[in-house]
Amino acid sequence: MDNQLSLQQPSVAQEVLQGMQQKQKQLPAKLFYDEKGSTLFEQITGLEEYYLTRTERAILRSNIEEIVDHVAPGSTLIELGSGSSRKTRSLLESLPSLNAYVPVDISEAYLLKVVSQLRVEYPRINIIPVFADYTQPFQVPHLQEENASQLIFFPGSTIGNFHPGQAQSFFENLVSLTDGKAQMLIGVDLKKDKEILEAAYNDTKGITAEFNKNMLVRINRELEADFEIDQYAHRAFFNETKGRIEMHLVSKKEQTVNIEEEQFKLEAGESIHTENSYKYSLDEFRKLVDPWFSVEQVWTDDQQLFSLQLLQK
Ligand code: AVI
Repeated sequence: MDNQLSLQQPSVAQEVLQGMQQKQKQLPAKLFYDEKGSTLFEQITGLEEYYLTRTERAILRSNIEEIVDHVAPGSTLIELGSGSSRKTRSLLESLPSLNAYVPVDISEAYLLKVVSQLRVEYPRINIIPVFADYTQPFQVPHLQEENASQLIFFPGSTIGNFHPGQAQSFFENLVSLTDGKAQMLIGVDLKKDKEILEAAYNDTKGITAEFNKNMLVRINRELEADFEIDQYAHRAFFNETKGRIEMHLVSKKEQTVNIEEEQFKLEAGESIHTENSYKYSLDEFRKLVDPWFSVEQVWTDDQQLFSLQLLQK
């Protein structure tokens, strides 16, 4: 997979075809999030085994006063992949003298809906939505006072879904996006026992399996493809060497799939790699961001499952 952010992006069909031509077949993880996939992901965040979301929320809740104390007053809050802005509410309620709130999301209709609700709830906050794919270079409206600071909020450990090289291009891009002082509050999932990690991606209700297979349903619908969904099995495991959870779809039999004009053969047991979710130790993450940000403060839970980290440009 491409390690660099590039301005000229291939189409979804090109990405799918290119991925299926690789020796280790792969499909782009961003295809998970159609309407059905987003609903399934929402369900995943509430699962017993998926500790990430509730742990991050609890860390935010129990440390909100200290977190807010570290943020420069009068900051502009920029949230990447804001979605329902659910976690942001505690920040919106606690941050003193916010200059503006800028939610950035790729789904325009959803963003507008959330923003109109937030404007009713927080009439005193200047809310400026930006429709953008934040993994690509994008612009934030210039709205700050001179010397004001920007606080980028990037929760959920979505950074784990980037290859380390992509994550570094992303941090580099954010540094050039922010002109003055900038801080970043980022959720990072931590390395831990393999059993806990693997359970989080192999839930007993089978929601993650459905989430994984839904990508094939989407490709069948949106491209000219004929994946036999039932003939693929969900597989998720922790790759210790690479420090990541890998999700795959494993072919249950020898079969052929047609996508657009092309045909791809799969052996029985051959897999299509659909997602990586990197897990970091605190030290590994500090080194990852080091050329662009310094780690100012880290908050974790009692079991050190998850971390919220405040980075300083
Ligand atoms: C969005 N992202 C942080 C999730 C993760 O844990 O990597 C996506 C996910 N994939 C399977 N379960 C959840």
